[in-house]
Amino acid sequence: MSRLRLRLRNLSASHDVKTVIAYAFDPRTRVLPFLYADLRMAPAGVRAIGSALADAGFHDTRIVLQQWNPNFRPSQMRLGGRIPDLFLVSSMRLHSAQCESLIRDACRIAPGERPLIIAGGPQVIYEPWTVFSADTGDRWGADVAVTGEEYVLLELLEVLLSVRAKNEPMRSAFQRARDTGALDGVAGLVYARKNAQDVTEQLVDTGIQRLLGDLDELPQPALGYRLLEPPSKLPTLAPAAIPSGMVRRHSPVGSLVFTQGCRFRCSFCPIPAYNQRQQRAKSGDRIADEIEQLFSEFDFRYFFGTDDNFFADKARALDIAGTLARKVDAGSRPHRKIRWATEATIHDTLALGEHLATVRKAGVWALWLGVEDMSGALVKKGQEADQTLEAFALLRRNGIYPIPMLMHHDAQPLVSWRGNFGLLNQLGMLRKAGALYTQVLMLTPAVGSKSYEECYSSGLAYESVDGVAVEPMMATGTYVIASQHPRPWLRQLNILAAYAYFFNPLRFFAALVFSKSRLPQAMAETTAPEAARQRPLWKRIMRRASRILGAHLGDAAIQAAGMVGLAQTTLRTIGWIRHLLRGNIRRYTAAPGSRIPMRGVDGSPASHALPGTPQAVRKTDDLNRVA
Ligand code: B12
Repeated sequence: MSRLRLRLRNLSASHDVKTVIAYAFDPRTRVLPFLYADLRMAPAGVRAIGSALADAGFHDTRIVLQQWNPNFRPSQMRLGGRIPDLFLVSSMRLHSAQCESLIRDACRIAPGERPLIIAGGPQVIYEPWTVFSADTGDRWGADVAVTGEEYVLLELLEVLLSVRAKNEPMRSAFQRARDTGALDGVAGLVYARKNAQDVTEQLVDTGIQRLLGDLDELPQPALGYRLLEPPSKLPTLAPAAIPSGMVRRHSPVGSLVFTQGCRFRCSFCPIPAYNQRQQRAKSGDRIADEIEQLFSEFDFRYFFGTDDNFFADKARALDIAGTLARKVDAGSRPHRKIRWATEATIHDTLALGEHLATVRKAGVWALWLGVEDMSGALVKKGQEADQTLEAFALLRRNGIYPIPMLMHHDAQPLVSWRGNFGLLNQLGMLRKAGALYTQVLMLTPAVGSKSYEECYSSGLAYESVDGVAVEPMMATGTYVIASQHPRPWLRQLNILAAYAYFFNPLRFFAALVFSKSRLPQAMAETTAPEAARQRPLWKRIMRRASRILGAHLGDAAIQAAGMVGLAQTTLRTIGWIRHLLRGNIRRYTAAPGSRIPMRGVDGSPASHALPGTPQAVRKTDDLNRVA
């Protein structure tokens, strides 16, 4: 990766390439429990791609977040007075309607001026065919889908710049590289082969991406945070990106990659397969350095680690926590001031029990915990009731807020009269144990997971209900879109009931008196002792009082926010309850794959194709070309 970055920097010096990266966001997905984080945290994926481009010498790059720029139209974008050379789109599957409309709009630009359209991100990594039109009468589509990370994109750009003539449009360089087979050695691409009438006949898949093993080789995140488009209602781009001093105002939380991968193999989760069963991490020194840069330049105080399970590799987690904690002891201002949250499993939290004080000192303030179902009926990964409660107590004792993530499924009742099987029983226990916030999601098929295809072939997944098609934007985990339950509307009500049980006026008032957010460390001073002593006494008293008050009121504030979120979620999902009540459920019989035939570069089955995808045949002109 380091060598590739260097080679590209040399190459890009003689090319003037302007790039726009758009993050697709469908506002209909705004439901609990992701309200706030969905708008107020600039996503790490596009920021990382922006960092990689800037690092490679493509400084004229802008990152447009559709959640901040809902009317942005690629057909009207101009950078430095002209249409950019590259238009990149990043999307999660649930934002695919917006992803499609961004690509369609970019395709409205006259072919001679059209930028090269590259799609990537979680939607494309698993289902690359979704960014190509399967309808011969309706032509739109990306030029190429990247089914991987920064490394794949940079490899692609290296090939393109190597064949590009001076000032040649990037799209024409791409077409030549594609037609001469120059892209076939870049693992992690899917591109279209078209006929003379410009209709896509087949998709060529160059294989599974090569994963970057050492995350320290990634470019610095600060580069990407300098490229964010200021929020606006306009379809066009602003003359300049958000100034560094204003970034935190729009994105109070900075998302950072610390580690990737998980050692558990839950059948409903795509993480192990995505990471090719590897666990990857940055070193403690590298993370300390990133935090220092982001604090100094953007004044970020809160971070979210995009980890799948931060504690999965004990040695690496301790390297990171230990390094950051030592910085705190040494009086480093950035490291004393910052707070961060991330995800972990109960089992690994308990395994790290004796080190949680160091983890807290490193700045960890809250942990999202994969509790799923404490009865163990859904999955067993050491998260049964006793272990969960023990982990909660340990975390709170060490000043870390535990936040449970639960999964509701067909076999789970809302309430059980005995034991801890019921959803509300579990929520009650978790709240008592000190949960300030919670996440309750309905079990939904996750593409890339072991159980994905079976969810469709077994008829669990709905295609339509009451004549209304199940759209990708409903895959938030808040809609019942896969169930064998005879009364699925009850499942949908259960989700709302769970949130109403957790966030309600009674708890709000109780939280004002018996606050669960009042942990000793929540009130601790973040300024180094010597600097704090220099302050006048009245300032020290005021500061202490505001810290105590803030820590005390946190619980009630979260209750209030939860109630507002619940109202919004109810309004969004109530129509779906009506459809579920009416019934007439049509179920899938197979997972929806590509309708366009796919193949590998040598004519073998495409690596990303789902079973049932038509197999494309490698044509003689392709064979001649390679010869
Ligand atoms: C943090 C996170 C969130 C945050 C996002 C906040 C934010 N604004 O950033 C919150 C908590 C809000 C969230 C919510 C949800 N999330 Co989420 N989330 C994650 C998580 C843990 C990390 C994402 C991240 O930042 N990763 C780090 C970056 C660097 O990686 P990345 O985004 O994948 O980007 C890399 C590549 O994809 C690629 N890439 C990305 N974009 C592009 C573009 C181009 C052009 C190219 C070439 C490459 C490229 O390069 C990037 C750099 O390596 C991932 C799991 C994971 N470990 O990735 C799930 C994940 C993204 N979430 C997922 C889902 C499903 C959801 C929810 C629907 C909840 C649910 N049911 O699980 C909601 C949706 C909310 C909404 N309305 O958008 C899925 C998406 C699946 C899919 N196929 O689309 C993931 C992948 C988890 C999973 N494996 O199932 N999530």
